[in-house]
Amino acid sequence: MFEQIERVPGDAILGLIEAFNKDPNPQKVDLGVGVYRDAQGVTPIMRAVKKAEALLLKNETTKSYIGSHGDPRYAKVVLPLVLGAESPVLAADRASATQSPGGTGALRLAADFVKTNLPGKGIWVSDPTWPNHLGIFQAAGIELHKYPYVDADNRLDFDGMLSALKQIPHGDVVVLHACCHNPSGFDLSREQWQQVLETVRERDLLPLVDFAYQGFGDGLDEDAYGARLMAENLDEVLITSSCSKNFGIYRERTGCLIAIAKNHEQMQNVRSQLAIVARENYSNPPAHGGSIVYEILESAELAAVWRDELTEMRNRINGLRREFVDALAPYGLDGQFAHVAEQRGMFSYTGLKPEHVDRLRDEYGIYLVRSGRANVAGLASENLPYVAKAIAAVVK
Ligand code: PLP
Ligand code: TYF
Repeated sequence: MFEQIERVPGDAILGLIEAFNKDPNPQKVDLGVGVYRDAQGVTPIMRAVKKAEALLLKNETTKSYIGSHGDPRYAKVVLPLVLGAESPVLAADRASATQSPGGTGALRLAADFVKTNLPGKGIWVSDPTWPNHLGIFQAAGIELHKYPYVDADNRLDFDGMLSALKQIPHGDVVVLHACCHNPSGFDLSREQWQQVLETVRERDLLPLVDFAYQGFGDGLDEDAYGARLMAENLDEVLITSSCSKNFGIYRERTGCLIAIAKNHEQMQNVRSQLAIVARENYSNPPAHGGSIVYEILESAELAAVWRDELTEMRNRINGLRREFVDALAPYGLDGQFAHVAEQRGMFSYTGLKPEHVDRLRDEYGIYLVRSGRANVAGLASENLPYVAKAIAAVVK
């Protein structure tokens, strides 16, 4: 039977890891896959995480199942992290968190929930978006549509976005990146979020806010502005939260789907459906990452260590954005790349074209996604002059 099965290409972003590792160039620079790197190019285990794991090793008493919604202690700490400790939504007890294998698992829960419980609803994603959005929603059998997000001049196309949102059929689902838009790095201003909220309300849309980079843009609360605006002003909102990046626990697969309903009763109904979706996909989520997050956030001391480390990561990335533009100044390219300092999060749509990306890889061992997306965290003071020189050579 298997003789008829065709081979398909692998994930283009993850494929860059292998290509980079194979490259013998001693000066090679990895600006591909979206994992944080420190100044030494390492994706470290955070100190707070190591301490939490030591506590877990000592105190953990069972490896039994944690249930389809995951560990209630994780839900208890992640809800205020995402929605804010003083959230009126939490006070009204109309938000539920279902722990999932990463933010990706939460997206799939949301997709299956929509497919089964809101039949016939289409889903709208930004163009461009994280490629897995397309795969996940299509795999769930939902009709997928795109709204404009970045224009031909590589700038946020907010007018295009808003006028597209105003045309979406009533009741459809709209995916919004909470912050640190992947792949572009272009985020909405507070005024723009307000306009999106009004449109979502007018069209009676269901926002699915994908929140994979909380703390990587401007701060834990600052980055939550859009998600909280939706949560506090609408009856129904879905939020997919990931702890992969902000706790650096990528491989522990830690995230959740937050479902907000009009009232506690309806939230419990939705929650009961989400338990089925989780059960039919993987039964129970993995526990370890959620336990780490709980140990950290529940301890004032560990939480303070974690916040400092996250601040350090965010400041490093935002500092590199400015250093990158400065490094291009001697080539007269600081104007052309000025937007890189304004973008937020791990990623930047640099504006480099696929042919530039190919030359950077082949001639300089510098790896980016072909769309021109760079992982800014892969830059370092040591490689910036080399990267700037290479970019100047390929764009001229
Ligand atoms: N959503 C976006 C936009 C992402 O970039 C990621 C990152 O990988 C995720 C969701 C999910 O991440 P994970 O499943 O690793 O938590
Ligand atoms: O966009 C990125 O680079 C990250 C990591 O299939 C990632 O979100 C990339 C591809 C993938 C899973 C995670």
